[in-house]
Amino acid sequence: MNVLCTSDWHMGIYGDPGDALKLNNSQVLDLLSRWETEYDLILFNGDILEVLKSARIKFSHSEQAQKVIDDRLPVIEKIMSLKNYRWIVGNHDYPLEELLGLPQSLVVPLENDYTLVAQHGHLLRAPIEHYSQYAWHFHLMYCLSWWVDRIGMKLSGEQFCLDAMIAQSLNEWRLANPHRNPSRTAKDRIVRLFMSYASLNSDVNYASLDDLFQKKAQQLFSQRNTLVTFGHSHHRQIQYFENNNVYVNTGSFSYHTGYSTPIFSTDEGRITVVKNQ
Ligand SMILES: [Mn+2]
Repeated sequence: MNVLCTSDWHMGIYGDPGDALKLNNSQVLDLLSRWETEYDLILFNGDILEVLKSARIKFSHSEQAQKVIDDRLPVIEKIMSLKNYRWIVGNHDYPLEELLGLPQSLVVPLENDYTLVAQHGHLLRAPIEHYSQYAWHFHLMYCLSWWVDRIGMKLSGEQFCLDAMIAQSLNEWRLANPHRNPSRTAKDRIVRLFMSYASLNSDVNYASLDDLFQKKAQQLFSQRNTLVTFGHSHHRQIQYFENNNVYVNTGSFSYHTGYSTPIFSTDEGRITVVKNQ
């Protein structure tokens, strides 16, 4: 049995700066049709839709969610018609919990005695209030990044995506500083400033998210044969533990990573990463 795990599409209205996916509806439909024939289970682990970004500082997230749903309706209907899928809500699409009745976490029995344990990951980091009661500075940040994306798309093309660029530099920074030593370069200072900002109101510093998720995954392992998966960090991690326990963070699903997705095989107890473009 092969399980495809994906998260963090941040799919907004196609062509809008709030859309990080950069695929139109027919491209996504083609992808989903192919996945349906190739994989036995498809897990959509949160932040599939993006409803926090808007040109306006003050707006209603449910209204924005409805606009995105209207634009992406063929994709949403296709997902909900797949023969074997599970869909979890994240923090950038949380109105879907009510609008589409999506759960916050799942435990799914798989073949070969494996169990899939999945949640988006934001609630491991901060309580729900952090995500449902938005402070003005978060509104401002999402509005600002919408405008940066708008300008970026005009100057350097439709694929421009500030979030993807930030995720990429964070990943490079993590690789270069595995122990997070204080460093003196300007880039490190900017990254550290961003991390501190992203950690506002939260229980956990953004810089230590990978470690936190790995520890939480280990707590969720039952006796053996457990696949634990989170998203949210936009940083792919694949780790094997004893007793056939596996942790995978799905990472970004974006143009910049070739729309790659981790596939878990219950026959081999291993993950392979497949590029979709
Ligand atoms: Mn998230």
